[in-house]
Amino acid sequence: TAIEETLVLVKPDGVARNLTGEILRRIEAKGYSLVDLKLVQADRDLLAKHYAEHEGKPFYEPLVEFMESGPVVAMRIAGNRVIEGFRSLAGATDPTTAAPGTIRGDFGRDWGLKVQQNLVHGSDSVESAERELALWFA
Ligand code: DAT
Ligand code: MG
Repeated sequence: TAIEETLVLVKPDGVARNLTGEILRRIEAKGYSLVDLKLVQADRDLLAKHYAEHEGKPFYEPLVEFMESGPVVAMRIAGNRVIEGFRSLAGATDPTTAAPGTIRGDFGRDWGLKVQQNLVHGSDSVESAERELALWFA
Protein backbone atom coordinates (compact mmCIF):
# COMPACT_ATOMS: atom_id res chain seq x y z
CA THR A 1 0.00 0.00 0.00
CA ALA A 2 0.95 3.63 -0.41
CA ILE A 3 -0.84 5.69 2.20
CA GLU A 4 -0.48 9.29 1.13
CA GLU A 5 -1.78 12.70 2.11
CA THR A 6 -2.88 15.34 -0.37
CA LEU A 7 -3.96 18.95 -0.31
CA VAL A 8 -7.46 19.60 -1.61
CA LEU A 9 -8.68 23.18 -2.00
CA VAL A 10 -12.29 24.09 -2.62
CA LYS A 11 -11.66 27.23 -4.67
CA PRO A 12 -13.60 30.50 -4.19
CA ASP A 13 -16.17 29.48 -6.82
CA GLY A 14 -16.86 26.20 -5.03
CA VAL A 15 -17.26 27.91 -1.65
CA ALA A 16 -19.48 30.66 -3.13
CA ARG A 17 -21.68 28.07 -4.84
CA ASN A 18 -22.10 26.10 -1.59
CA LEU A 19 -20.43 23.01 -3.07
CA THR A 20 -18.01 22.41 -0.17
CA GLY A 21 -20.24 19.75 1.38
CA GLU A 22 -20.84 17.97 -1.93
CA ILE A 23 -17.10 17.89 -2.65
CA LEU A 24 -16.25 16.57 0.81
CA ARG A 25 -19.10 14.05 0.50
CA ARG A 26 -17.52 12.62 -2.64
CA ILE A 27 -14.08 12.43 -0.99
CA GLU A 28 -15.52 10.63 2.04
CA ALA A 29 -17.77 8.38 -0.07
CA LYS A 30 -14.67 7.22 -1.93
CA GLY A 31 -13.25 6.13 1.44
CA TYR A 32 -10.62 8.81 1.95
CA SER A 33 -10.13 10.33 5.40
CA LEU A 34 -10.40 13.95 6.41
CA VAL A 35 -7.37 14.78 8.57
CA ASP A 36 -7.64 18.58 8.81
CA LEU A 37 -9.84 21.31 7.34
CA LYS A 38 -10.05 25.10 7.49
CA LEU A 39 -11.59 28.11 5.80
CA VAL A 40 -8.82 30.45 4.61
CA GLN A 41 -8.69 33.85 2.99
CA ALA A 42 -5.42 33.31 1.10
CA ASP A 43 -3.08 36.23 0.62
CA ARG A 44 -0.86 36.89 -2.38
CA ASP A 45 2.28 35.61 -0.71
CA LEU A 46 0.71 32.20 -0.02
CA LEU A 47 -0.79 31.99 -3.52
CA ALA A 48 2.50 32.98 -5.20
CA LYS A 49 4.22 30.14 -3.37
CA HIS A 50 1.38 27.71 -4.06
CA TYR A 51 1.33 28.49 -7.81
CA ALA A 52 5.09 29.12 -8.26
CA GLU A 53 5.24 26.57 -11.12
CA HIS A 54 2.82 28.72 -13.17
CA GLU A 55 4.56 32.09 -12.70
CA GLY A 56 4.97 33.85 -16.05
CA LYS A 57 2.19 31.93 -17.80
CA PRO A 58 -0.61 34.03 -19.36
CA PHE A 59 -3.22 32.73 -16.91
CA TYR A 60 -1.06 33.27 -13.80
CA GLU A 61 -2.23 36.77 -12.80
CA PRO A 62 -5.94 36.11 -13.32
CA LEU A 63 -5.52 32.81 -11.50
CA VAL A 64 -4.00 34.46 -8.42
CA GLU A 65 -6.63 37.23 -8.51
CA PHE A 66 -9.40 34.64 -8.69
CA MET A 67 -7.92 32.63 -5.83
CA GLU A 68 -7.72 35.71 -3.58
CA SER A 69 -11.25 36.86 -4.51
CA GLY A 70 -12.84 34.96 -1.61
CA PRO A 71 -12.29 32.28 0.99
CA VAL A 72 -11.15 28.78 0.08
CA VAL A 73 -11.57 25.58 2.07
CA ALA A 74 -8.26 23.77 2.57
CA MET A 75 -8.37 20.07 3.41
CA ARG A 76 -5.72 17.52 4.34
CA ILE A 77 -6.95 14.20 2.97
CA ALA A 78 -5.38 10.79 3.55
CA GLY A 79 -5.73 7.45 1.81
CA ASN A 80 -4.13 4.80 -0.31
CA ARG A 81 -2.95 6.51 -3.55
CA VAL A 82 -5.12 9.51 -2.67
CA ILE A 83 -3.04 11.95 -4.73
CA GLU A 84 -3.90 10.21 -8.00
CA GLY A 85 -7.32 9.22 -6.69
CA PHE A 86 -8.44 12.75 -5.90
CA ARG A 87 -7.18 14.03 -9.27
CA SER A 88 -9.40 11.36 -10.80
CA LEU A 89 -12.41 12.49 -8.72
CA ALA A 90 -11.72 16.12 -9.73
CA GLY A 91 -11.55 15.50 -13.48
CA ALA A 92 -9.74 17.36 -16.22
CA THR A 93 -8.56 20.94 -15.69
CA ASP A 94 -10.95 22.39 -18.27
CA PRO A 95 -14.47 22.05 -16.82
CA THR A 96 -16.04 22.02 -20.28
CA THR A 97 -14.28 18.79 -21.24
CA ALA A 98 -14.02 17.19 -17.78
CA ALA A 99 -15.86 13.87 -17.82
CA PRO A 100 -19.35 13.61 -16.31
CA GLY A 101 -19.12 11.91 -12.94
CA THR A 102 -16.16 14.06 -11.90
CA ILE A 103 -16.46 17.15 -9.70
CA ARG A 104 -15.42 19.48 -12.53
CA GLY A 105 -17.48 17.54 -15.09
CA ASP A 106 -20.64 17.58 -13.01
CA PHE A 107 -20.52 21.09 -11.56
CA GLY A 108 -18.04 23.14 -13.60
CA ARG A 109 -18.46 24.94 -16.85
CA ASP A 110 -16.67 27.63 -18.84
CA TRP A 111 -18.08 30.88 -17.48
CA GLY A 112 -16.36 32.86 -20.23
CA LEU A 113 -14.03 34.49 -17.77
CA LYS A 114 -10.31 34.91 -18.08
CA VAL A 115 -9.43 31.99 -15.90
CA GLN A 116 -10.95 28.58 -15.51
CA GLN A 117 -13.05 28.47 -12.39
CA ASN A 118 -12.83 24.75 -11.91
CA LEU A 119 -13.93 24.38 -8.29
CA VAL A 120 -11.06 22.36 -6.80
CA HIS A 121 -7.32 21.98 -6.55
CA GLY A 122 -5.54 18.71 -5.81
CA SER A 123 -1.80 18.15 -5.43
CA ASP A 124 -0.30 16.37 -8.43
CA SER A 125 2.59 14.37 -6.89
CA VAL A 126 4.02 13.27 -3.55
CA GLU A 127 6.52 16.15 -3.71
CA SER A 128 3.80 18.73 -4.52
CA ALA A 129 1.59 17.38 -1.74
CA GLU A 130 4.33 17.69 0.87
CA ARG A 131 5.24 21.19 -0.30
CA GLU A 132 1.64 22.42 -0.51
CA LEU A 133 0.52 20.88 2.81
CA ALA A 134 3.43 22.64 4.50
CA LEU A 135 2.26 25.95 3.00
CA TRP A 136 -1.44 25.66 3.83
CA PHE A 137 -1.13 23.82 7.16
CA ALA A 138 2.04 25.46 8.48
P1 DAT B 1 -4.84 21.54 -12.32
O1 DAT B 1 -5.61 22.46 -11.41
O2 DAT B 1 -5.75 20.62 -13.06
O3 DAT B 1 -3.69 20.84 -11.63
P2 DAT B 1 -2.82 23.27 -13.51
O4 DAT B 1 -1.97 22.99 -12.32
O5 DAT B 1 -2.22 23.04 -14.86
O6 DAT B 1 -4.21 22.47 -13.45
O7 DAT B 1 -3.29 24.79 -13.48
C1 DAT B 1 -3.64 25.42 -12.26
C2 DAT B 1 -4.93 26.20 -12.47
O8 DAT B 1 -4.70 27.24 -13.41
C3 DAT B 1 -6.06 25.39 -13.08
O9 DAT B 1 -6.80 24.69 -12.10
C4 DAT B 1 -6.88 26.44 -13.78
C5 DAT B 1 -5.83 27.42 -14.25
N1 DAT B 1 -5.42 27.13 -15.63
C6 DAT B 1 -4.59 26.14 -16.06
N2 DAT B 1 -4.43 26.16 -17.39
C7 DAT B 1 -5.17 27.21 -17.82
C8 DAT B 1 -5.43 27.78 -19.09
N3 DAT B 1 -4.90 27.29 -20.20
N4 DAT B 1 -6.25 28.86 -19.15
C9 DAT B 1 -6.80 29.38 -18.04
N5 DAT B 1 -6.59 28.89 -16.80
C10 DAT B 1 -5.80 27.83 -16.69
MG1 MG C 1 -1.96 21.65 -10.76
